[in-house]
Amino acid sequence: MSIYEQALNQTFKTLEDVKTALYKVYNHDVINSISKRIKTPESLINKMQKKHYEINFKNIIDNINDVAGLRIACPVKSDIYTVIGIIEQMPNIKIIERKDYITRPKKSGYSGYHLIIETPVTVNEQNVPVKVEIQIRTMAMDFWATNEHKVRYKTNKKLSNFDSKRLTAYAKIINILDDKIMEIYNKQELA
Ligand code: 0O2
Repeated sequence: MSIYEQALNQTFKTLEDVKTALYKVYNHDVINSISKRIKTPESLINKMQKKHYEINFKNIIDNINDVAGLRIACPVKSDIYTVIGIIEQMPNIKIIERKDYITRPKKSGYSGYHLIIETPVTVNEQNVPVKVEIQIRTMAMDFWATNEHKVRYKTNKKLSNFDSKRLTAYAKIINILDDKIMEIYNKQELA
């Protein structure tokens, strides 16, 4: 786990520097916030069981891509692509997988761009590539996802079909709002 923590902390620091640099260039925030987390043992075991893997370290390293996770929230949809463009150029970051839930939102309505990256961590004077998941979404998408996750998973009560459908509908509304806000930004040449 300390290897994942090292990978997470160094990538977090790099992205914080990107946030500061972007502010200097654009004179407004392109990244609103960055958060980081290591998956809890409980959540890790749940995921392993869901995917029918025997629980051991090798299977975790080989098959679970989001033990270390970072989340970036941007004010505007187009900011997401500015951030991806920068991550693509970073010398210590190798993108190994992408999931574009912005072009194609999930059935739940979830929208965001996921990158699985590898970054080198020094262990016993050797560089070991470690996987980190970076989720990039708008502040509005982040608001939806945080609350949807809370109402769906943070209680023992199953979400009703009615409320599940409502949440999907609200995600669609948020998607429309994101596009409208971007339109205004474009008009003002801020995006
Ligand atoms: P947590 O607690 O956020 O870590 P893979 O990870 O590629 O093996 P998976 O899990 O299907 O397979 O990957 P995917 O689809 O990229 O989703 C991973 C993460 O995206 C989830 O992690 C959530 O953080 C987020 N996510 C995906 N779909 C939804 C959704 O419908 N609602 C919300 N709120 N978040 C979503 P975890 O491990 O599920 O949870």
